[in-house]
Amino acid sequence: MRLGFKRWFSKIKLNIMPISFIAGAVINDLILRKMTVGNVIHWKPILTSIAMIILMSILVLFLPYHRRNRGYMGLSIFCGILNGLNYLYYGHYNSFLSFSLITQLTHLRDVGDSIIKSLDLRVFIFAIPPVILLMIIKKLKKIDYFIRMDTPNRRREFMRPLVTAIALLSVVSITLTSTDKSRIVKQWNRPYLVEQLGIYSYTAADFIKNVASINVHQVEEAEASGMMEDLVGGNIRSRDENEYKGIFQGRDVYIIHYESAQTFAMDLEFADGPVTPFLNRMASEGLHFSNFYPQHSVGTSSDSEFTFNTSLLPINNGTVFMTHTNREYQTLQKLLKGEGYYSISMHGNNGDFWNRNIMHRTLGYDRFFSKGDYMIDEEIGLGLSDASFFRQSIDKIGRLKDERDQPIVATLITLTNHHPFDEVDSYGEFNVGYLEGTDIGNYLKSYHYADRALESFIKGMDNEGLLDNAIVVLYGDHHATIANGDYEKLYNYNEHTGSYYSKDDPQYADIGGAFLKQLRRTPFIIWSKDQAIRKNIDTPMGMLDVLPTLGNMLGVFNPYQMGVDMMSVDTNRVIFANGDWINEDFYYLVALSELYDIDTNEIVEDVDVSIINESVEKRIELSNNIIENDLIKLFNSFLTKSDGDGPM
Ligand code: GP9
Ligand code: MN
Repeated sequence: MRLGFKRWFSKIKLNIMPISFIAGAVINDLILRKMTVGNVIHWKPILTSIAMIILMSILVLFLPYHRRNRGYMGLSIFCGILNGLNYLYYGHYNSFLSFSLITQLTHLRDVGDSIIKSLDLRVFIFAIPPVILLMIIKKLKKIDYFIRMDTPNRRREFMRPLVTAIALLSVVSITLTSTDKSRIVKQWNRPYLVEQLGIYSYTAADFIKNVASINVHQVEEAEASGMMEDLVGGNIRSRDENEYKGIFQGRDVYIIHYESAQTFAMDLEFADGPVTPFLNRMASEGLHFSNFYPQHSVGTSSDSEFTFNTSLLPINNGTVFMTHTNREYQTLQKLLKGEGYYSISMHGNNGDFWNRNIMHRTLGYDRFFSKGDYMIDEEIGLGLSDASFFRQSIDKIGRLKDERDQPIVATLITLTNHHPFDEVDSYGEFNVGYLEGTDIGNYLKSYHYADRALESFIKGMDNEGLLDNAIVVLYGDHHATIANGDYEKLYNYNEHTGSYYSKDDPQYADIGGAFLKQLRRTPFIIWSKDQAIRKNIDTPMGMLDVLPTLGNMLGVFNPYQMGVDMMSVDTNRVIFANGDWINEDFYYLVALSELYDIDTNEIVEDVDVSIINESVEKRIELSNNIIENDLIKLFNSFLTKSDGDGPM
């Protein structure tokens, strides 16, 4: 027994470097999971991480003995950076990095500035293992450890770690459920994979999928046509003749893609008045969906544009605007063009941002006015200020209306109200009381600025007579990445006592689960000057439902839509690209497999939602399939063929 311990101890002594490297990298994975998905002491991710790091450490054995310290150092730094970047990325996007994002590097450079300005200093925690490793090397050098060590047996030094790693991975793989396996292959639920398998296995699987291009499952023609027949058939059958059909047919349509606008702020009022007085007025004069959720994935703005226009979910493993521009989509723009409309998009930023130059053509816009078409006479945040953008856009729209004898559909994408909301001096006076100087206070100031810019647009358009036969459709594109601590300041801070409410205080709001999801709602409003529909609808609605709802009012129908016409339903379930969903009663958070009661925000254990989860997965897969395998094009070609084959 004693002898065994001695031998074991001498083995450790022989392998101080690989053991220290492995321990540091595994601890980094633990910390990352703790600070993101929240699970730490879970044997599965710990074992897989150890196995992956052992496999990685084998690389060092290919180096000559005297270079190996550098090898371990290099790998340790690599692991620190990998964890750190994933931590920052998660803080921004609630997901983990993927090699599929490489195509978006140019975009990351632009938002990088915003990430750096709001740099979370806790990221430096991931630098601790490499620093400790460096100290260990120095210490060992001092005691001549590396000189005293024998040159190891070549065969054994490769075999031992390899066998250990394979054994560990085998243990884990035996316990994988079929859901786990399918999620590893599909990889659209990245937080779930990191939670279950740790960051290293996730990164390896993601690398194999995206770089070694083991590609998405290709559907057979017969399977594809069956899926599309079901979708189209279902849509045609459930198409309801409601009283709103064609109500806005032939009117000009001005769509405002309203950057980072969240619904919660519409209820806030400070000494200077409400944060969004004009938006509130539009909501009360028009059709307001107060329970509206954007359904974007990591492609934020661009995903919302995509879903708005197509009624498909964005892909969850990359960004449609970057990688799936050459597919055929049915879109609001194309449908309206079929009705004689001229279709334009307008944005004060660089046209390459989110690859809009290309993708707006795919979506069917006739013309895209971007940065080069505007005088950059006032800049705030990411670029041209909303006030100037709107002012110049009114001129452009006015000119187009004079030139063309046809209805117009225009999408105006705003820019100023974008993270990090730190150009406070440019937003104008708006006192946010005790929130002065906080990030959320700055967001509210910026939002108030955007509200005044919106007012100037609507009034300017009206002065030009451009709203007399028009509707304005406004959607908040996504939430503003406000940190939970800032919501705490808003909801749980008592300015009179100068302290936070405790958990058992009746005023206390738990910032998490369903409440956090609801805080991230954004406005969706259909407004017209004649106030043709004044109504508030609080049934849960998602971006997917916009085209079916708005399309019906404009007299167009997309047979490939995945949403529902909100004017024909009393209940609804909104699904998200990562597998989360929300309805009137519950919110399901797929990364942690938690079901929340909407009213109490408490986790519910005794309700079985597996059937709903299966159906949600199927919907997501169908949407992904349509995009990845270009099924609309395929289905259209079947239709053309069968038309040709049919009896004349
Ligand atoms: C930039 C803008 C911002 O042109 O649309 O994109 P986002 O960072 O919000 O996805
Ligand atoms: Mn945006």
